[in-house]
Amino acid sequence: MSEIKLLESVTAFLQRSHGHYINGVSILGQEKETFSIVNPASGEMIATVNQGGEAEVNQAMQAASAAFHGSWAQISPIERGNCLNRLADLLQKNGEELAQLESLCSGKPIQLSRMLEVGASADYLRYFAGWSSKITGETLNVSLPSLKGEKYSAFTHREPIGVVVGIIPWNFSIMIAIWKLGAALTSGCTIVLKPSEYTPLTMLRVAELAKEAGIPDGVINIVNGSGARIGSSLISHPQCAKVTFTGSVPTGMIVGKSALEQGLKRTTLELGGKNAAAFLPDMTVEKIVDGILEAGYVYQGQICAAAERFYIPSVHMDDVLTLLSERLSAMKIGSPLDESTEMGPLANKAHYDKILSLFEKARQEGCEIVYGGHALEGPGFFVAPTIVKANSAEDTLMKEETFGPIGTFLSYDDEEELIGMMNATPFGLSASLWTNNMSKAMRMTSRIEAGIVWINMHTFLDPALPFGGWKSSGIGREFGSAFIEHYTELKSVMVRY
Ligand code: TXE
Repeated sequence: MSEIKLLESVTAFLQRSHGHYINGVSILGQEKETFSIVNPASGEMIATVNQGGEAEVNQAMQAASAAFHGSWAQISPIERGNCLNRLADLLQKNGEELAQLESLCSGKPIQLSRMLEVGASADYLRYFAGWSSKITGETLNVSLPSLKGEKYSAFTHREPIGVVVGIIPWNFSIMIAIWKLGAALTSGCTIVLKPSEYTPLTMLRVAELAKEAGIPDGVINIVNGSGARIGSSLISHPQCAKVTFTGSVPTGMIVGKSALEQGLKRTTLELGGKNAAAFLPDMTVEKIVDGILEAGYVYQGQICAAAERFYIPSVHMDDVLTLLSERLSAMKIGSPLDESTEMGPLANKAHYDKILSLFEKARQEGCEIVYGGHALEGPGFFVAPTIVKANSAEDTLMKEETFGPIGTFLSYDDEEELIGMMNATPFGLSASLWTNNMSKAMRMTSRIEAGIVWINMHTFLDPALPFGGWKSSGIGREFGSAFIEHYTELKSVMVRY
């Protein structure tokens, strides 16, 4: 095992005292209580962060509100885009520092941190930057008759919604925060972010880079602390106009309910699911296994759009599970700071405990654990990548999101029944179909209930494509042009002349 050398800037950053970022300044806040950041690869504490309280929530919301009505409102749309482009440049310039910090806090293999948390985040920022000058309304024909020869004209404006509260999970602590921040800022909104209590460090550094990029103070603010306390105080704050949340379904429901109850605040909820990947019989066993690895095991399965239910033609099932077991056993599991690592630890102890209890549940329900199904020896929160052969669609692992490196497999014979099985879930974030028969794939795609359907690929998100869930997997869309309606209010203007 050979780990990369940590940059001096990373070590120095970890040794700093951490709290919040409000109105252009890093502050510790008034609370004495701290919480620990644990490296999931070692189980050791690497930093502490001050809990936020009402004072920090108030300061952040006031700063965001003042910037919304002041400095940010006075900046032209083109300059808003320029700010985001300069932030993208700085993310890339400081990319190695951010990637190392991210891998230390979340257990993400360093190559993935470089590619997604840094590279993709910069790409998303540049995509959003381009929209700043293209958010427009429409000119409308008025339908009323003219009674005395008067004339009418009408048009619509899209106006920024106000202060956005962004609540961020631990799986992509920079990239998902950038999705929210990019959408908010390009639309003319300002933002207060609440990172996950497991991964609160990297956005504190990104906020400093945002200042260097010329983004005015108060436009981006960060308050750290517990979800139940800080998250709900931000949502109920009178200056909060909209909440954008990514995370688990149960928390998303609490957030959505509270945003509605606190004055019909607008919400975007990007939640989890139980995504399906279905392979048609024309695929070879090798191609099926390549597809399963892409769909279900990247970043330990801790991706909301990853597949967890796999439908395999019964004629291929045994061969697929044999080859998949071989490929998983050859997978290099180890330190996230080793460039050759393919699989790191689970991101935190609570999640590790949850995955171990799901292994137990599968055993209790009589599912066959074909490969894995146990913790790995040594420090840190490592588990074996796991293959579970389900007995039926009623097994817990066919129904509940694990968010871990667990593929659950069910065989099928009837392609007509396949779509019904894929749709038999309260969720609908993503799905994939794998076949060489494109005509069949296109016909089946229109019957799948999911926000994104991939054919012969899985988990690839693109800033140009709207992303969000059907059914219990969410409300609203990120990216594409679809984000605009969620970050602006529509105003109709009617003129008589
Ligand atoms: O997520 P939560 P957690 C799944 C995964 C994991 C489980 C729990 O299975 O094991 O969820 O993880 C904030 N009001 N996913 O607890 O609760 C919280 O502080 C306002 C799937 O980390 O969804 C954090 O910033 N905010 C998922 C954010 O919500 C609240 C990604 C997400 O926390 C809050 C992550 C409240 N009452 C975990 N309670 C996906 N599908 O993308 C918590 N928060």
